[in-house]
Amino acid sequence: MALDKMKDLSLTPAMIRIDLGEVEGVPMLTPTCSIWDKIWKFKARPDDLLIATYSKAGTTWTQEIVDMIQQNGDVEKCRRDTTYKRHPFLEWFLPASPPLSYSGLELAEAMPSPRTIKTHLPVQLVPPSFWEQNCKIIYVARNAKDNLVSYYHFHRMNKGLPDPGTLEEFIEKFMTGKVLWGSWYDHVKGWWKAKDKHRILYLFYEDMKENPKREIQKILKFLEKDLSQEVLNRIIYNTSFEIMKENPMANYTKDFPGLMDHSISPFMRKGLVGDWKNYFTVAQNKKFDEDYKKKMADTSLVFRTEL
Ligand code: PPS
Repeated sequence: MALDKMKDLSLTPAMIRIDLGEVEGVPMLTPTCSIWDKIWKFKARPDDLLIATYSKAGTTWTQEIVDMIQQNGDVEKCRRDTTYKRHPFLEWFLPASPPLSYSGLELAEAMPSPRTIKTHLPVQLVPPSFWEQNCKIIYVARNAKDNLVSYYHFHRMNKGLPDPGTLEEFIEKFMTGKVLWGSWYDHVKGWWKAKDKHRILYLFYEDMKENPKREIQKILKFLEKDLSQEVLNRIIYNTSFEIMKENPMANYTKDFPGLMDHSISPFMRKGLVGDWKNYFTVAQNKKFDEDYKKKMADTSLVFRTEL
């Protein structure tokens, strides 16, 4: 991008393809690393709801469902702001001038209760106050291959993230956990273990695609909410991929101008289970499966890679 264009959008070269640092061995963007002490000391409140995911596992979808439930199916209320302002993204920190600047931490601190907060942190890096306050947490997991393909395209379109390289290179980085927010394998396994000890609803993207009604009902129960069939149907409709893709308050077209280039790959890309088959070669798939077996041998967690 030309420098004068960057100036217009308050973009600086330092914001493009930001480097990864590390927090406790987990790769994080350097601005996040720079405020890690503050993130770790974040004061959760007992009525906070945390939506935790590995990036590209269906976070935005779940956020929209949760917001629609909390707003009793009022579509207009859910359009009060964009997703990442309605729900503070805890560790996301963009030290810039408006409209690009963002501090999930400050947004959360200023927000009245009850708050719904988003995070991609692996379980061991969740600020201790969430456990101390016994907060409810919804975790959503997506099968590794679709998660990887979605993450790859997201790195291509979001210039704030490291350059993904070729898909072949990105697969290698994903398998070795050398990507933002670290190892997918450790993430899904770590949260899976944690659900036995804490108030965690563990959901799967594939289940949500297969039967959104059933999965939304699980969320309703977890949030101790009761809504009419009519409202439930409205939520199912308005949180479908097709409707969310056209919703500027959910599709990120209003956010991060200049950083996210939806013409390279839209944030709401395909929303499918099994799209990985269009990208993995036979050799890549074989290698990935062999490695996957080893990394997932110590868990009861099972994923579906097609429906
Ligand atoms: S982020 O940036 O980490 O918060 O991304 P996240 O929201 O977790 O994941 C984005 C992927 O979720 C898909 N998506 C949906 N799928 C089905 N239904 C609905 N309503 C929906 N909303 C978002 C989105 O398209 C991304 O997946 P891919 O495979 O890239 O299309």
